[in-house]
Amino acid sequence: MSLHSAFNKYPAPSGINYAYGTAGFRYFGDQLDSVAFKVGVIATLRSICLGGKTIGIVITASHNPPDQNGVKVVDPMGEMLPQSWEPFANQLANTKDWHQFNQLVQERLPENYLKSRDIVPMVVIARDTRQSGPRLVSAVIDGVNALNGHITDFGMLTTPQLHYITRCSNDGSFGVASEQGYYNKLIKTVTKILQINNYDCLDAVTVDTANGIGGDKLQKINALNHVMSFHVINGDTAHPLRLNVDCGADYVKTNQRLPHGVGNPIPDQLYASFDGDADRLVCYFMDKGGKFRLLDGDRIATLFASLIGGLLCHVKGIHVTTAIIQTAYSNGSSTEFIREKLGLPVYFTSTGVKHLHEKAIEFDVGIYFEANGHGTVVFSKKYLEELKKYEAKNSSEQVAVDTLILLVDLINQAVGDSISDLITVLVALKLMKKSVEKWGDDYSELANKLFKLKVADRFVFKTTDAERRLIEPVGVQEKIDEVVKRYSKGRSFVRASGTEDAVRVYSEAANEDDCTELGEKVCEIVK
Ligand code: 16G
Ligand code: ZN
Repeated sequence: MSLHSAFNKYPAPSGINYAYGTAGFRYFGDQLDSVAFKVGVIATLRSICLGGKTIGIVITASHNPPDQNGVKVVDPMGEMLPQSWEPFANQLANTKDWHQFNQLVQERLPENYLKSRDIVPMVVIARDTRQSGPRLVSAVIDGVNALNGHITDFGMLTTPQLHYITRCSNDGSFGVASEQGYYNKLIKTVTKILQINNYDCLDAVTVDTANGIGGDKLQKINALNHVMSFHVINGDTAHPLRLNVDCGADYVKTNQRLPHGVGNPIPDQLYASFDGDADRLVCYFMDKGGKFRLLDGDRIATLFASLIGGLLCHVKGIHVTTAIIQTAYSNGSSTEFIREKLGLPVYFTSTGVKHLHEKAIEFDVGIYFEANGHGTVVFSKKYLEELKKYEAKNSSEQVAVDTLILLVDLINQAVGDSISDLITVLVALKLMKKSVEKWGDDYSELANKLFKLKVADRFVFKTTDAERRLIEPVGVQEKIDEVVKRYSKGRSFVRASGTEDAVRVYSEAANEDDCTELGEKVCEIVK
């Protein structure tokens, strides 16, 4: 099909102003056909501009309701589409006129390509379990084909698996670019870590997979290995309308309670939840007193830092920089714990994985997590080089060095990955001989609450200092400061959501009542 015919096949509906946000284009599934076609075109153009590198596309709306969907572009190394392409993506998505559309496309084509046409643009795509997925994949394929691109459809995958495949397609040293390649790398690495540390297997764990794609993939891992095993609950992918309903990482984190389907949890035993596309992880347990204890992204970051920091302590003479990257949503107690108990620096960035990732790669070991469970660890080239050339003085040092090297393959550096993050949690607890309760007792969270407000225009709320302070509307921050000051350990911030037409107000304080009161007062100021 020619570009012109494909353009006509997918008319943009009127009345919607599409915007490429933190998670790509995210709308109701039936509003995305024209956008999906255009993202096929955008990814192909991006591949051409990068000399034929493989670009990824994921069709998912993550933790959002089943009738929504999203289209997101993944850059060659598994990162997000650079911000500099977002205005172009928005322009294309909103263009209804063929001539204007065609002109925008032609203008993006590099001159040398126009002369020789010797680049084959490459795109890989996968989707989650949503009903609108297959239709949107077809629309993307039409977009790629219209520009003579080559597209491989990997069917249903987790978001991190598609990031992994994109990365491997461009960087063979990362692994084999297939779903099987993903499992092989993970299983081989875990097996090796356990073996050199003298363990047979990891503890089995119950995982709520939000009735999303993560459940199917965990079952595959179960069938492929002997060193780890996952008991999947909320793993019904045959009924897409159950996706994220009363379960999943977002439900557990937001409501601070067990997901549907756990029944009577065994005290002090670890449970975990993924979100619908398996890029977020939260863990939790019921303590002996029957209290629900959440182990969110902040906790996972501190656990990973303890593991890596502990191993690095065994390897004297290695000099690598380590830091933890958080957002304004990170609990104040976790920040204090990292600075004071772990002795590590903490940096803050705006919400959204790309911001955290960008900061994390400034360090040899950059650990980044959003409190909602989205995160990973990135390692520098120097980290690997130093470890590989290190001459261990005894066998325990050698084990530490080898384990540190293997962690690079265990953790999905391309993006936060529920599966690999969960396995790393299990490995960390095992190697540090740490119980779940002990993990939960690292620090106690300050009471915290999140409010969502409908306002006339959320874009008037402009922030600075990693979204922790408002600069506009003028005068509002001063009023917030005035209120916050009255509460012990009080903290509050206001930011416009990047994914919903709403403003979010976060409050934190020494106890529940203060926290609620503080949050309500700040909401009053903002309304
Ligand atoms: C997106 C982000 C997520 C962030 C959330 C905040 C990515 C891949 N996803 O889902 O990390 O926590 O937005 O949503 O970056 P909000 O702006 O509506 O609060
Ligand atoms: Zn997600």
